[in-house]
Amino acid sequence: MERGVHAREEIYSQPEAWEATLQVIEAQRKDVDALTKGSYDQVIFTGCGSTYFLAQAAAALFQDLTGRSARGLPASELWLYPRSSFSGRTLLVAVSRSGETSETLRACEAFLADKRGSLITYSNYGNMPLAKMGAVNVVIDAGQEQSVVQTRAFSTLYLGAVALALGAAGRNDLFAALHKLPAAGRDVLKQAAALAGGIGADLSIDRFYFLGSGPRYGIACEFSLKMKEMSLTHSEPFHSLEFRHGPMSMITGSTQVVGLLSTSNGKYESAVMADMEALGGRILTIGADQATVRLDPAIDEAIRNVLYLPVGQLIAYERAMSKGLNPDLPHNLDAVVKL
Ligand code: F1P
Repeated sequence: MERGVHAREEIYSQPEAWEATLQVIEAQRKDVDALTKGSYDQVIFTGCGSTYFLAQAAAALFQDLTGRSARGLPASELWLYPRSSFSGRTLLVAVSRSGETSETLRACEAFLADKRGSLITYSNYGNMPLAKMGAVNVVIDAGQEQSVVQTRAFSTLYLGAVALALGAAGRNDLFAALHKLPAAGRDVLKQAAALAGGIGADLSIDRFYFLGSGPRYGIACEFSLKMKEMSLTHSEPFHSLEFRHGPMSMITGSTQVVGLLSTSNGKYESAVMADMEALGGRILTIGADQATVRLDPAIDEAIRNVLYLPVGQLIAYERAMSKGLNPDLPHNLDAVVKL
């Protein structure tokens, strides 16, 4: 099989997968809403690797939209450190592409055995154990993947988590607007394809920093993981303004900084990017206002985050291809970690 065939197909097919995902979400909306409306002291989103970063992004968005306390934690922490993780009655949202990652299963088993609250699961394979554990189990077949590295799985599962947050916040207006995302995603893929090839082929770049804040920090973490997994490149994520507090010492002419700009705080986040450019770094911005990759400004900021994803995925993919690596089969990595 030719290198990268699966990852490429999975990245480019995301808009169609999102359409199919929205149907699943609508079909299970009532059950999901009923569960999230229960009385909980906290909401925890969990997963491992990519799905842990998804959990971070989803928790920040959930708290932003609902005003209810939410955290994103790795499943291994819930399992091994329950006292530092849980506080009171909890709604646990467990996310896993495979539905069979050991740490996620063990965290959910312990959560249920200790009667800490209600469990809802999001996964891509309905025949796997996780999809049978929750009071509600949302299975998004359209996110299934051949590649070891998550791309389409991540964005479909993330959309599921966004819909959960919108339902819990009673935002019917934004729920309806989710249907604008596939078309906007196609547009982002076109823009990203044009520039990811150039950045990916430029092997004089020796490090990548991804800056994102609030609900975008988890997305920045996922970008950084894509660079590592697919292209074996040094990369780190930061909250946007944190980058000035030390990490910027690392800026050189061979540094690529990618900024995930918001609309609400774009002024401050763009200023960080301008500072890094002045220090000699190369910069790329993604956002709805004055950015290199332009996201549809008509799409509300709360549901726009999924649109950033194809850009980071494609840069990692192109860099892997330029380095002669196979992004479908990363070094040292398996699709599922089983203990
Ligand atoms: C998550 C995971 C990640 C890893 C890689 C493959 O599994 O194992 O930890 O980074 O992307 O997937 P899952 O529980 O989401 O299937």
